[in-house]
Formats: sequence, C-alpha cells, structure tokens
Amino acid sequence: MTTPALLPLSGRRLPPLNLGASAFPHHRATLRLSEKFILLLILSAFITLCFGAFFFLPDSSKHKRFDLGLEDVLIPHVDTSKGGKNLGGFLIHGQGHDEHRHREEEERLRNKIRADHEKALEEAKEKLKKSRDEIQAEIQTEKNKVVQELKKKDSKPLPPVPLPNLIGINSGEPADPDIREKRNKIKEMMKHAWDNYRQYGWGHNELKPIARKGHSTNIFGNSQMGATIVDALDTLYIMGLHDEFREGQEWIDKNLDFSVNSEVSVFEVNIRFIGGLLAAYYLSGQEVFKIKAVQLAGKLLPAFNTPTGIPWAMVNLKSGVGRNWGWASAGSSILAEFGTLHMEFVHLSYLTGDPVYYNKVMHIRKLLQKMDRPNGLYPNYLNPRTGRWGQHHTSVGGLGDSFYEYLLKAWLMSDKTDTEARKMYDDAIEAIEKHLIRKSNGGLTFIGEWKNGHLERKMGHLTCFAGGMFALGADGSRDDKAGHYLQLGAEIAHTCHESYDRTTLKLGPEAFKFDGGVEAVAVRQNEKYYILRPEVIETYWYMWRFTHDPKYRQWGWEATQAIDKYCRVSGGFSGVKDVYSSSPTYDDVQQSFFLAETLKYLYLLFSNDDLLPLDNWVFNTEAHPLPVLHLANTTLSGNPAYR
Ligand code: DMJ
Repeated sequence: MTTPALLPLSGRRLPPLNLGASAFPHHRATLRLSEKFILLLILSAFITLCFGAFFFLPDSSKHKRFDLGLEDVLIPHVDTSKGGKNLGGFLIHGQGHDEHRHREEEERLRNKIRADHEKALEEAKEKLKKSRDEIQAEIQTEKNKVVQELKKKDSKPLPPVPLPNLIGINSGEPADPDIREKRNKIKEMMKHAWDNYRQYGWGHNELKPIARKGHSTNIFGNSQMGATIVDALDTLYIMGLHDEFREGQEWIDKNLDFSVNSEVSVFEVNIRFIGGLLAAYYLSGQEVFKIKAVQLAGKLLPAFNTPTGIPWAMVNLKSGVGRNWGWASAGSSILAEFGTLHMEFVHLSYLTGDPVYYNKVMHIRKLLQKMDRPNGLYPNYLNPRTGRWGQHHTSVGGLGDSFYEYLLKAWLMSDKTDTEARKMYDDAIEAIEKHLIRKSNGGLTFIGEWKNGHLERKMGHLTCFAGGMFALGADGSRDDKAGHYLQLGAEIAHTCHESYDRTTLKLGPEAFKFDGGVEAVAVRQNEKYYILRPEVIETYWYMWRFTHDPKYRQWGWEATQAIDKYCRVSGGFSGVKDVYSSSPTYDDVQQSFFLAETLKYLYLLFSNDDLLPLDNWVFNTEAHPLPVLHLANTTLSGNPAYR
C-alpha cells in the first residue's frame, strides 16, 4: 500500500549481486558481441577473397570445358528427346550437349555468384556500420525470439487442481428499494468510468478524463499493459456488467503480453495484475486469467535474486534486472512492498502445483521473524543486500500498511491454520497500539508515524484502511480482545469520517494532523488532495459487515455523492487537488484503483452480506477477492504435483 508513483525516483541503477548463472548478463552479452565482430570480419575477408579470385579464374571460352560442376547439376527440363535421363522432371546433363547453351548457363551462374557475393559484402559492411548498441539490441532480439519459441514448445497446460469451494458468487441484490437505488447509482458510476476508459484510454494503463487520452505512471513501466482493464474485471463481474467483462477478457486474451522491455513495480504488478487476474479466474472460471497470472508471476521471480531473497522494488520484465527506488533509505526495499506478496503467491503455488512462489514468500517471513525489532515495531526499510533495517521509521500508512494487512489475511486465507502469521500480526498490532495509537485532545483516536524515536501526530488517508483491518482481526485475537479491536476499528472509522466531514468537498485529504489545535485537518498544501482513494470506504464496508450500524451506509453514501459531484467529469472521474477549496482543480487522472476498490467497496456496502461472504473470501490489498483455501483437508495445492 505504498505510493511510489508520488515519490521521487532516482536514476541510480544497482547491479544484481547474485553470483549464479545469470549474475553477469551484461558481461556475457559483451563477449558474444566481440565474437560476432570477429566472425563478421572473417566473413567479409573471405568474401572479398572469393570475389577477387573469381575474376582471376581463366576465361571459360578459351577452354574446351569450364567445369563449374555442371556435369551433374540438375537443370529443370522436360524434354528427354536428346538422350538425357529424366528424373522426376529434372534432366541430368552429360557430355555432348550444345556448346552455346553451356556457355549461357555458365554465364548465368557466374552472374548469380557475383550478385550473391556483392549482396553478402554489402550486408557485412552494413552490419559493421552499426553501433555496438544497435548490434547488441539485434542480438538480444534474436535471443529473445529463440527463447520465446522454446517456451512455446515447452508450454504445457497447467495441472488441474480442484477449485476451492466458491461460495457467494451471486447478485447480492438488496430487498430495500432505497438501498437498491443507491447500489444502482454506484453501478452507473462504474459504467461511466469504464465506458470513458473504453473510449479514450483503451489498452493504456489509466485514463486522463479531461484530456481524454491514456495515462501511465512509472509503477507500470513504459508499456501499455491495460492496468485499468485488469484491475476492473472483478468489479465488472460482481456488478453483473458482463458485456464489459467480456470485452476486457478479449483484450487480455489477445493483447496482454509480459515479454516487454519495461521496468515495473513488483508490488503494484502483484496486487493489481496478479491479484486482479486470479480474482477474475476464481469468479468466472475462465482459464485465460489463470494462465496470464502464472506467466506474469514468472516474470517477477528474478526480482528475488538478491543476496537475502528480499526482492527488489522494481524488475525489468524482459531482462529480469532488478533495483530499488532511489528515494528509499540506503538502497532499501520497502516493507509494504516485499511484505504484500503472500496471498497471491500462495494461490499461485496452489494453482500450479509449483512450490516456488510459496517458498519465496515464506523465506521473506522467516527472515523477518528472526530480526530484532526496535520497540517491537517493524521499520519500513530493509536493505536486500545486507539484510539490515534502514531508517527506523514505522508506519501503518504508506510504506508499511499492507504488510500488517497480509499477516492477518494469510491467517484468514489459510482457513485460520497459518497460526505463525496470526502471531506475527498480534505481536505487531500490540506494539503499534503501544507506540503509535493515541487520542487527540478532541477525543479522536489516530494512528501516528514513528520517526527516529518520536511520534509524528499525522495520519494518512492510506492509514484509514486499518479500521477495517482491526475489525477483521477482532475474531481470533489474543486474550479474547475481540470487543476491544472492534471498538478500535469503529474509532478509526469515526476519525477518518471526520477527516472527510471537516473539508469543503466532504472528501478526505491525503494526510491530516492532530497537532497544535488542529484535528483531522490537512495543514500543508501538498497534502490536501484526494485522488479517488478507497481506504476510508473500505473501513466503512468492513465495519458495516461486522456491526450493521446504519451510519456506515450513511457515511458511504455521503462519499458517493461527493465523488459524483466533485470528481465526475464528462470523460470519467478525476482526483481533485484541494478538498478545502470550493472551486477545486482536477488532477486529470482516473486511477485504476478507483474501479478496482473504491467503487467495489461502495457497491458491496449496499449489497447483501451473502455476496462474497468474509468466511469464504479474503480481499487482497487492491480489493481483489481470493477464496479461502481449506488447506487442512486438501494439502497446499490440492494436487499431487505439489510437495
Ligand atoms: C491501492 O493500490 C492499494 O490499496 C494499495 O495497497 C495502496 N494504495 C492504493 C489505493 O490508495
């Protein structure tokens, strides 16, 4: 749950440190390149020699016979009347045929050889004119082609696994006409967002609803991977927008290609693409989503080739080269990024029967378990080369958030059998309560940030998801503190609602303070924006499911109306730059998570609880529902290939 797109990036590229077979891909390419140069030189020298020698050969006209091996050359012919032997439409020429014709034939062949040599010489010269980079790129392209061909030959269908019990894929239609009407309004907003993306941004990652064109950020790399399509699929399905769902499926089937020279965020691609594809697969049963998810996961695996096994933040999908964000403390990887892979990777192992994914995330967990934690808190930064913490900053918002969420959800998704994850969650939450959670003078409970030994009394919009997390984790909590955690969830929901209610637009700012008389209000201009984020609505939905207190639907409806009034434009939905201004300006981005999360949580808030019940489904951090795996009965993969 980080926002790397909003943080500065450095151009510093860190070389991979592993010393295995792929440790020096660049070096290997250089060797091939010089070999290629030498070969080209030898080839051109040889051609020049042949070409020159050809003109020094004696003139055939001066000799009775110039043997170019013509005696037994096969020349197409149909006439056998002159004594030749017909072999299936070809005539073998022997002695005694006409001199003139022979000379013509020699001449024709000589011209052909000369032309061929000239062509080869030209090609060799052309090659040598190219820069090292161009030649290297050509070699790489050829290598990739070969690899792709081999892969095609190797690609076997995925092993069949029994699907988990998929309960609660239904319409969830509420009986109350007022609630139905509200739900229909949210569905209409989804259609507006989708239709405009369909019209103006199709295939691009996101939409610029005012400029009416495609948009992308560095988290998706430089190619058009249709992030909005993949992220929106399950919301379309849940809302019963089946034509739109099929359009998306068709695009994915025909166009979604991961063999691109593009450097992407491992975390973002995991939560939006792999999570989105897996959820679409489980909801619809369409194999294409599973296949694409597995292909993509294979492209992320090289990111784990670090001395510690803690993955790089970014990986190039083609070369597999990884690196970290330049802004991260001392070349560190980010807790919320490498700690938010578990749910998707467990499902990948389950579906493929290949333990590689499971092993990667369990390795991360084991490593974290062994480390000392200052005050019991997990710092946001961990160096993947040394295995040591970076700066001692701890946050339940950006850079830390979904790590805690995934500990809890790993336990839930395992049908509550992964008690190790539950223990880590309980320990972490206890330390967070002790050091980060406080009450303001005005009685608002907030979660601050720990920075170098002191508490910053500021809470981010991202942190608001924690209300829902506390409620979700209440059942099964240590010392039977379920009531306490449900209450804590309610208090966070209330605080976050206040952060919306105290603005002009009734939309929440990116971050708000509890300091010097300020309560739940943004102070700095660059923290006053709202970019269609879901976290506050996510918490309303969880609180609604656990309490059925009507105020959560009321708060959700306030947010729906505010979004429709202030963020809706004719070309889609846009974020706004200042929620305290009555005439806000737009940021002109329709984030893919608006379709994946914000509208989905709103729709579920106004649906019956039997649509995707929380006993059977766990939502990943991008709101993609994955089924609980009843592992106790089935083994991890449910198929014998998995050991
Ligand atoms: C989403 O991509 C996910 O919720 C992520 O975990 C954090 N940020 C955005 C939405 O704000």
